[in-house]
Amino acid sequence: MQNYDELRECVIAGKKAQVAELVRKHLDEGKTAKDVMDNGLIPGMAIVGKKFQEGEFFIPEMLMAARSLNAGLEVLRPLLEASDVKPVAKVLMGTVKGDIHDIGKNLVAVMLRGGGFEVIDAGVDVPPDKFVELARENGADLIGLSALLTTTMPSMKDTIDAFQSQGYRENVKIMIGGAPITQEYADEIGADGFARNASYAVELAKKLLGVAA
Ligand code: B12
Repeated sequence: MQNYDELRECVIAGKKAQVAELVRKHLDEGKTAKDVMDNGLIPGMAIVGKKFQEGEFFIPEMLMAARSLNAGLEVLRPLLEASDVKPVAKVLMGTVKGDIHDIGKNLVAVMLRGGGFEVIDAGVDVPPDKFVELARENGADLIGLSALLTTTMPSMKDTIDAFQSQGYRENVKIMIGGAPITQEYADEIGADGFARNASYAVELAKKLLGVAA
């Protein structure tokens, strides 16, 4: 049985075209989109993070790897989003102010769409007031905040505080996530929930909104 070694190596080496090609090959061989994502693309990116930490990789290598992962994700996106369920609720997703990491946020958005949610993508480096404005404008039921830097975690609290001070906190549930985030931090800043990956994010969204799993 074919494993994902080559795909992981291509993510690490930032080989965009090969990543897309290998993802297609695995799908043709009968692998599921979720399996390719969970066991091929994401572990490849985790190794990139480790190499960066150890000083073996620098920003350009990280960027190339991120682009190659996105190329793979583009192939998987229609499959992960395929769902015959009518939108159950609206989720506004964004990466908080000061932070431009969007791979995790995009994965969560893809999985939520696959779970039947309508997702409005606020993008990256989103200021607290912008989240409130977009939530009002779009009538979002749930807000998903993503942060990958310890230095931008406080932006999550600022965002929750902005919903509170602008009198809109009661209208929405707020979930948070990202590599440095914990359940303790979610409790500390008054978020309604935390999930450590995209699959759990869908479960959490359903739980918070009382939607049947
Ligand atoms: C790729 C990457 C980049 C790319 C980002 C490209 C992009 N378009 O996103 C680039 C090169 C631009 C980059 C820049 C920087 N980066 Co960077 N980056 C990474 C790297 C290697 C991977 C992140 C990633 O995409 N992981 C894969 C995804 C799938 O995982 P994830 O984001 O955690 O998401 C999952 C869960 O957390 C969860 N989730 C995520 N969001 C949400 C939201 C909700 C609501 C829920 C429920 C769940 C959820 O579900 C997701 C899917 O399962 C990490 C190392 C690592 N291993 O984490 C460093 C890392 C995050 N970066 C780091 C740093 C320091 C930086 C820079 C400051 C570097 C610099 N000196 O300039 C800049 C900051 C720029 C900025 N202002 O944001 C550090 C952060 C250290 C810290 N603790 O604060 C890390 C940890 C690397 C390291 N080991 O030192 N980076």
